[in-house]
Amino acid sequence: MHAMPMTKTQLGGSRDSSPEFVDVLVVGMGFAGMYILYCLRERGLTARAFEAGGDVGGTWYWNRYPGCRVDVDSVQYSYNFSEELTREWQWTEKFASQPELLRYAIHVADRFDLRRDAKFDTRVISAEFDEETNFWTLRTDKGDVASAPYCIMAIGSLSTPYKPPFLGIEDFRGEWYHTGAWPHEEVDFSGKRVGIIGTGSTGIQAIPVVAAEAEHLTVFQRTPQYTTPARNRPMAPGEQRQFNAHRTEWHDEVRSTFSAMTGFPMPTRTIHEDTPEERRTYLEKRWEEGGMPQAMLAAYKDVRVEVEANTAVADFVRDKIRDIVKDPDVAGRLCPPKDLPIGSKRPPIDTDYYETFNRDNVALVDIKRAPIERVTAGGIKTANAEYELDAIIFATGFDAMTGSLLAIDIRTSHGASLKDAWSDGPDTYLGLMVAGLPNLFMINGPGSPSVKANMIITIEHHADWILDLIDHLAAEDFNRVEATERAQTDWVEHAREVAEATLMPVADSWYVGANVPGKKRVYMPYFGGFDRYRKLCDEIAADGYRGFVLSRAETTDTASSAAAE
Ligand code: NA7
Repeated sequence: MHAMPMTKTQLGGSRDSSPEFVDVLVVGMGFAGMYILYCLRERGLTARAFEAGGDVGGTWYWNRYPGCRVDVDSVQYSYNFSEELTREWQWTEKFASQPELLRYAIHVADRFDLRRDAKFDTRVISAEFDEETNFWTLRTDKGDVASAPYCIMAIGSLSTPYKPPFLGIEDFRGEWYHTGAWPHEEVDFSGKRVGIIGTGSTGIQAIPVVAAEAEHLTVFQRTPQYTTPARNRPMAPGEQRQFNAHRTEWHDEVRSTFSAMTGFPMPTRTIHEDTPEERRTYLEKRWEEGGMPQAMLAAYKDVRVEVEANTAVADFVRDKIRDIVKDPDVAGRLCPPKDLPIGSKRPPIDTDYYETFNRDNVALVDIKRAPIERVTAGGIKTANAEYELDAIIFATGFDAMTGSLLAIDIRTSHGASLKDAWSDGPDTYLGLMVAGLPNLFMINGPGSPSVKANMIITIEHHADWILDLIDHLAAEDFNRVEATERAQTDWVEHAREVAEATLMPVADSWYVGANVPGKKRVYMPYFGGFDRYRKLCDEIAADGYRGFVLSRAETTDTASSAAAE
């Protein structure tokens, strides 16, 4: 705990030209921003958070599309910082739906009075670090100006929706929606002919639900995906209480796992140690159990790294598709190609996805073979047909991991900018900081396990690590921290080597930025495992924050006293 705030907060401020001064600026009020605000308050530090959405919740605020739900067990996708919160919140399903997740976020915000330090419906447009005063200043689209020595970007990995620029969308007579910016009002598809573009995790969640409501659903598929059954179910009586009784032990255990999740047996053998018959039996068991995406990929140690092992599991899923889908032609089109390793695109889990293609009111259109040419007044025109539609759903994903950071003009008074720093890919040190941008932190930034792990656990880890560093700076009478170029280069190289030793970078996925034309191809998450990453972060801190330069910028006092005036 700091004895006193590091600067004096000028209350009010903001929606005019006079800046508000706080200890820490926070961008985003999703699960990360909320946790950071809670921790800052516990430490006696002042904060100002800005959030583009109208309320807390982040991903769960924006993604209101039909069928949206988490694919980590709800009990594991819960905060760990408050025993009372853990005790009083009851999940109703193994994999909570979006409305329930948003209720949870709202409950947390209410319970800990977190909105007090946040402004909503307010988008940060620029962040500038003044090298003379050692202060970051945020400016928003509503005219707010807020300054602090430290700034934490908690803006989510998948928060800038990507909509392909199809010709003619302005001519379309019906309604169109992007899943990542879904309306707050209920959307009723009954009696409508709906088209959905995209069969990633989102499309796979939405398609069965929309198909059950719409008069007709046309699915425009570019790349077929491997998906496995979620086997979602209501929580059993007492199940959560039992889980929580061992939550402390679980929390230690989960932080020593690759994906920051427990609940499926970790692989102990390679696929080559089993006969084809044994493999089949074992994979069948895993398929029947279903559950988190990692469950199937972690069937054997070599699935993510070796072509033969990966192909065996991929073939198993292709066989399942042919078993489930009655029309062999449709089944064939739903089968991912042989050169697409299972798990190299983000692995989805589903409820009745393949089964949905047995419905009379669902059609599958292969837009790899006959691409979409344009949207017309009446629907979608591909290279070989025209489809009449009343509504179009874009389930076309996000400008992932970098899009939301680069949308903010982040720069220093000495001319460094994030845009320049990332012109050749999103280089970071540990996914936490970027060399040349002092005192600016990212939660789940590129180069950290982030999207390859349970995000609640990675959020808590990053926030705790950053706030410990800020504590350490204060204790040592420092006020400035910066990643060195050398440490950053070494980290980027290490992360690249780790990813390239696996089959993960093979696919054209959002992990490598391939979904956004012109984006530099880099495998963005760190795939060395959360357990290994966390240990490394601990070692680096224990070693005096190796790879970071900690210093005192003498000019800060001037800024502090200016702030206090
Ligand atoms: P994804 O996983 O990026 O999926 C987007 C889908 O949209 C995918 O099927 C794409 O096909 C398709 N797409 C994207 N652009 C186009 C164009 N121009 N034409 C046709 N089809 C296109 O996004 P999601 O929202 O499903 O999931 C994002 C993450 O959110 C998810 O992984 C979870 O972590 C949560 P493609 O495969 O590129 O051929």
